Amino acid sequence: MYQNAIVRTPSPSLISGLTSSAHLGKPDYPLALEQHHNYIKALAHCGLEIDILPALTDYPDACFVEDVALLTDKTAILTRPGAHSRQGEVLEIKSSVKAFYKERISRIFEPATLEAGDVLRIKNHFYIGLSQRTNQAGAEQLINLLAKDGYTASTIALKEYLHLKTGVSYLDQEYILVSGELIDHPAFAQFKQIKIDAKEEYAANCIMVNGTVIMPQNFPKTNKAISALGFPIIEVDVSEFRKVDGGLSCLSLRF
Ligand code: CIR
Repeated sequence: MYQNAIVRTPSPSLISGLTSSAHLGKPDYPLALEQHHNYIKALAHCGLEIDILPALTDYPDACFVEDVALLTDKTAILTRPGAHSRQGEVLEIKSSVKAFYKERISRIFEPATLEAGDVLRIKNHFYIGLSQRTNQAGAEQLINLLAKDGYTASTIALKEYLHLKTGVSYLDQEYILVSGELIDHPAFAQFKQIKIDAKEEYAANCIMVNGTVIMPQNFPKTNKAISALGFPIIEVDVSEFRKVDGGLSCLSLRF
């Protein structure tokens, strides 16, 4: 069970966030704030206490807190983002993480890069995407740190996705959501795959919070597939974050 979440209020500079999407337009900031508020409400509904950090004008992508730390039940690992403009976000989250983890904090060092959007936990195993943002050295440092706590980890080379979790989420009872290049990937052969329709690719990024699936709004086929498994669902609209490549999971750290 998760007890806590850390989120960061989006800044007006969100409109200058990194993006690969040419056709979705720029985020509407007031709408992004409203959507963020509803996202927090959904987490609270699932029983989490939320630590809401202030907006950071200097870091347009700072509301995507999931990328800058990996929090487990034993330890916290501060990452080293592959996106240069995001590296300063790590220092900004440190005190919040420290308040929970005290001295149980380690970090990823140069020349390694790692964004935790590339890290998917399934039980006591961590899958690490090798991407434009996470390099082999980052994966190796993380594997060593996790091993100290008794966790196992392995890598998956990505061809297209920004992060591993752009295209895969773990629900429960061995079910995973997979899309695009991760459909039928051998790394996930032992799981029951819910294959996301190509038109609903964005919905492959969901979070399971204490038995409830929080998923993006307006993806009816995916909603139906998850509902059919019997999992309760809360939909949240995160359209403004999608415009800057943000998945739903990356808006919070859950632990
Ligand atoms: C970035 O490109 O870094 C941000 N605009 C979006 C990061 C989204 N992170 C995630 O989905 N894990």
